[in-house]
Amino acid sequence: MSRTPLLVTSALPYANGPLHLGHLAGAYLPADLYVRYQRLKGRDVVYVCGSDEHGAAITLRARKEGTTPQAIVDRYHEELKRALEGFGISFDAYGRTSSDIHRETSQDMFLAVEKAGGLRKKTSTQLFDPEAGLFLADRYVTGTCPVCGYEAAYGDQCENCGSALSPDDLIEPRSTLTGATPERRETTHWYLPLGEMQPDLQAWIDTKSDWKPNVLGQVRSWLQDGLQDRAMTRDLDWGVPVPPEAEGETDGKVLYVWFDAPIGYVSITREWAEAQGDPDLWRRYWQVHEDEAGETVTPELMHFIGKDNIVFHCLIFPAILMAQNAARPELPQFVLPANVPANEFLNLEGQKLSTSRGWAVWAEEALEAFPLDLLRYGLAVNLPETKDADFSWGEFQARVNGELADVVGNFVNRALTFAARFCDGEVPALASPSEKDRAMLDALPLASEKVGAAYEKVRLRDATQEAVGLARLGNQYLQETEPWKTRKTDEQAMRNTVHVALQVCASLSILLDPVVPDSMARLRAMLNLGAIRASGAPEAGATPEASGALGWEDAARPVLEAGHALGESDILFRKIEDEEIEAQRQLLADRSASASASGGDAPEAEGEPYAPLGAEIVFDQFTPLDMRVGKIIAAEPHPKADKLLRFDVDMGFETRQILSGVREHLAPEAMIGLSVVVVANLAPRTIRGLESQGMILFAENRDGALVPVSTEGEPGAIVK
Ligand code: B3M
Ligand code: ZN
Repeated sequence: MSRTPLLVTSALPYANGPLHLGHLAGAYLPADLYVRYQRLKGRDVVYVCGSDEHGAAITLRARKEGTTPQAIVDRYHEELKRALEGFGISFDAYGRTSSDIHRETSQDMFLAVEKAGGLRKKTSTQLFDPEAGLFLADRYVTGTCPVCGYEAAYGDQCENCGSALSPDDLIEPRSTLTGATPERRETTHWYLPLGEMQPDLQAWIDTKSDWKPNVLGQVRSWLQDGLQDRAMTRDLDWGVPVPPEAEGETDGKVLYVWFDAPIGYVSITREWAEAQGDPDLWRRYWQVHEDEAGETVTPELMHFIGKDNIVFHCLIFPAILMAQNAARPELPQFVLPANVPANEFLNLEGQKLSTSRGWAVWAEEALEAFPLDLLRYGLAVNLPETKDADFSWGEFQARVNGELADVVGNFVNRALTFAARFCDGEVPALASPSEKDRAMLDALPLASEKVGAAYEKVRLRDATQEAVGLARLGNQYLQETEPWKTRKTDEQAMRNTVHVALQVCASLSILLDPVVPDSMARLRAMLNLGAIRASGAPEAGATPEASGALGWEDAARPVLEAGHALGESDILFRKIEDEEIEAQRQLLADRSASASASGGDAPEAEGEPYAPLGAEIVFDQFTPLDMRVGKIIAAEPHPKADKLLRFDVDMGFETRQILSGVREHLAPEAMIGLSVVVVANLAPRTIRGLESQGMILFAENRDGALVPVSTEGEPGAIVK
């Protein structure tokens, strides 16, 4: 078992809004599953995270809500913390980047690199908003992405294609604050010389052939394009101040949020170490050091993130750490990430998650509707590990009911019920086991090996599926050994079956613990089993085995002694009713419709230009249009065309089928029941096998969102 210290991090969420299922599936649940597994293995692991409280994400939010950045981060820090805890994300420490220790740590690292000449000071012209009187960096400026053509790319990054950008790269830049076209003015900043550092970064990345292909692919393409030096400071009044000891004008300048935020991983580990009463303990997880026996220890660092953060974790933060090491060669050296298992995105009911379009499931809301473990399972089997994944309430219900309840719950229930009713609530002794009994027991080491191997490779969907697979085998085993029959014909055979099935239950209670920890704790109580290993970072020198708690290796063997008294049994997983799923769908539809009706909560649209007016027409050019009110009675995706929705529209005098190219913009469910304006005398047209009998009118907002033109008129009413 590896005793190399392991530090696991999840991306620090911006304290500017609530957490949704997409966030959880991206960077939090996967890390938590992995860490819980490592703790069971007895690994010396510390898991840190915290709120990212700097950067334009925060100041723009404050501006939109008419309040201060401090008020925003105070509110959302608490909210995020609560939601993550509610989801059972088992951090050893959850900090925030507005803390003193964080300011000190990041200023200290900045200054060390600056003093050692690891940063270059450059004066350049930068975009300046004349109306707001501010330099525009990062999210303060939007424009068209030069790489993919996405029109709402930020000055630091395109969220569509993930490219790292500078404001200067944007085509047709606009100020996010005022919509003004920026001017150029001179300002001086400290740059990380990524151009010079490229060979070192390249050589380091070349050693990472085991990283996920989606991660390596992105990193290699950046390297191929050639890295640009990147400013590590900003002209802003919100952030970690550039330390006044730095050489030059530091007034009004703060550290770039992507300089300080990843250092948050370090400062939060320091905070954790202080809380342990051993302020230097953080070094054990961050720096190459010698252990008690004088052996060199290189701790392992793992960052769990979403794909939009790859460049920062795989190139920029490693470059910062390299610069740090070069600046202080006499001090212990920081390790670079051993792995960055970034996830792709989670879509919702076939569409991109979007806060502004109301297309999201909030973590806290979901927790009110369903038991935690059902949600964790629903996400774990559907993590966007290799490609974007889709979360749908229907699939959630099917998975929970068909796998958790019918396979795992049912198996456990059968085993425990038999033990209670026919074996005096004890583990019966195994005597002259049959071949089937032995084969079932032999499956324990095989299953724990398979599940463990998947965890080691950070294939968490597979790990979850493999664990459920053991319960599947358990059900088959009960089906084949038929204890309900042998009870009357061969009592010892029945007792053997119950013995073996209970051992499988015990093994499952460990193998599935990372995914559904509450339920597995309940299962262990039903089996009257003791605690499991639940914390990493054991006392120096103590072996995990010494604690006596159950660990991963116990899943591979029968742990229950004959005669062991069992606890009270109970239903492990409840089923999800159709009405509950309907209610969630309705909630989503309502929210998306109301977001559409209010034009969305799209702050970025504030400054977008209005499209110029079309050429003038005369009245006679308008009258040929016969526009009517129609009520949408059915809506669904066109079976053969990705971009189209198919509607049935009640026109009063008849029902029409109409196709619209709005699938990327609107949820079909949200449209049902809406009365809209239809161009009713448009010649019919067949698209991919379906006839469209008219045209529904939509309004296009400045940010490109399409919303229906809804009306209170009755079906068939003339619009004029
Ligand atoms: N706050 C970005 C994000 O939430 C950022 C992550 C920081 S990790 C150091 O996408
Ligand atoms: Zn792009």
